[in-house]
Amino acid sequence: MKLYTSLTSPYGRKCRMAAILAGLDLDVAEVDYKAPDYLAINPLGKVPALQRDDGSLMIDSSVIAQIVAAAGDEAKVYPADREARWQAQGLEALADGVIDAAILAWLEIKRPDGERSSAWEQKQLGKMQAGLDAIERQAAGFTGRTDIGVLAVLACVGWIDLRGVGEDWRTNRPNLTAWVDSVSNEPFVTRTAPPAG
Ligand SMILES: N[C@@H](CCC(=O)N[C@@H](CS)C(=O)NCC(=O)O)C(=O)O
Repeated sequence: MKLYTSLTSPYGRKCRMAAILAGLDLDVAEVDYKAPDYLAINPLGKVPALQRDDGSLMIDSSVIAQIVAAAGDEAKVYPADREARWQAQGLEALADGVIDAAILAWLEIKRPDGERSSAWEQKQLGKMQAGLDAIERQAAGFTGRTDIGVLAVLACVGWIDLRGVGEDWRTNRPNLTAWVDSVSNEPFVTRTAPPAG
C-alpha cells in the first residue's frame, strides 16, 4: 500500500497516525496535489489517496484510515465495540468538518482584495469555532484514547496551528488544550507533525 499525500494535509496526517498506531510501516509518497501528473493518479486532485497492492486507488481519508488500520492492529484505531466505534467515527466526522471549514476560511483569507468575501470567511470561521466548541464538550473523555475520532481532532488542531486560522483554538477550551498537551510527545504525534515553514 502506498499513501499519496502532502505532509501538511490534516486528512493525510490522520491516516499516517492511524498507520503508526496500527503498527504498520506505511509507504508514504509526498505529492503536490496541484501537479498535473497527480491528476493521472487521482482525477479529483485531492490528497490523501491510497494505492492498494492490487493497484486500485481509494480516496477520502475516512475510508483510507479504515483500510490502513485493518492491515494492522485495527482495534487501536477502531474500537471493536460497535457503539464505541460509531462514537469515534462521529467525532472524526465533526473534526473533519472543522478542518473543511478552516480550509475554506483560509483559502478565502488568501484571496486577493476585491475577490475576497468577508461574509463567506466569517461563515466558515463561525462553523470552525462552533465545531471546536462541540469538540471541547467531549474532550474531558479523550484521555487514554487513540481512536480515529481523537486522531482527527489532533490533525485538525495541528493544521489550524500550522496556518494560524482564526483566534487561537485554545481560548476557552481548557479540556481540549490539556489533552492535546498531554499527547504532544507521543510518537504518532511527533512523527506526523507538519514540516515547519
Ligand atoms: N474529504 C477529503 C478531503 C481531502 C482534501 O480536501 N484534501 C485537500 C488537502 S488538505 C486537497 O486535496 N485539496 C486540493 C483541492 O481540493 O483541490 C478527505 O477526507 O480525504
